[in-house]
Amino acid sequence: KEIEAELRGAIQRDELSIYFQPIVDLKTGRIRAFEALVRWFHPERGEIPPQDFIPVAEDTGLIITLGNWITRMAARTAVNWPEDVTLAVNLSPVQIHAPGAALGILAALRDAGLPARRLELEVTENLFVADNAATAQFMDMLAVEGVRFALDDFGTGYSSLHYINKYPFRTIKVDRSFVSGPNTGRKSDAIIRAVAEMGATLEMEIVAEGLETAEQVETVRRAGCTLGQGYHFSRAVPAHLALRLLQDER
Ligand code: G
Ligand code: G
Ligand code: MN
Ligand code: NA
Repeated sequence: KEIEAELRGAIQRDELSIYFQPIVDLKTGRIRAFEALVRWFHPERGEIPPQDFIPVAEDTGLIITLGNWITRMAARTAVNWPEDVTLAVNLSPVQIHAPGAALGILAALRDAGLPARRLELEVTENLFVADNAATAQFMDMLAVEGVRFALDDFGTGYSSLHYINKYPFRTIKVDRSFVSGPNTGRKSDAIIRAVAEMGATLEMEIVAEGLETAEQVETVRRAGCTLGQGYHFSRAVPAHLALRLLQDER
């Protein structure tokens, strides 16, 4: 409850900022997108992780305002990037349900002057509980405008393939548990290869998440993933450093 009260004022008090983590083309090594990740720097409590306040924002409905704010602020940064660099923004399932949510996102884009085709919304399959008409309507409305969708944390939820079959996803983000940690090896490699092969057939982008070593990068590249993300390339950085990463490679 404390977090809720403080979160309400956090935007006004300028305590929230958006960080950006690069998503890299595994063939060319160039940055193809940045994922926007919200950060809360509390003056007394220090940094409060999104896992602690996003659920609160979802429970209270604050996520609608917060989500539109995040999209708007991130889009204002993204207009300074080269035309072909995509902005990826995480979407809460609560946002999908809210009436007018699609319009809120389009308004944020318009306000920032970012073309809809440069936005990709990431939806976590774990939380993709809203498998109904409203979800289809939400996605179609934005897809018509050119917004793309990524299925986030792929492989950790259920009905993943159902969602890919039913909804207009352009990108699959393979969860980092397949890339590093205790459950990786021959089996996880084979799963990544199979997902990458499916992605190629469906003309989808396959992002390998959580790449922390050069060896992991090489493994997923050989498995056929088109894009990679993780600490090996960069952590999420503030807007001015994201811009510098782009300038450094041009
Ligand atoms: O930011 P971090 O790298 O710690 O992310 C932790 C979790 O919080 C992830 O699941 C991420 O998707 C989520 N998250 C981070 N930023 C946002 C955001 O802007 N909106 C939503 N809905 N979730 C976010
Ligand atoms: O759920 P989502 O994929 O949106 O969450 C992104 C989260 O993953 C953020 O908390 C981000 O900081 C984290 N992350 C990004 N790259 C890496 C990585 O290479 N290793 C680990 N352990 N976490 C990462
Ligand atoms: Mn994500
Ligand atoms: Na993820």
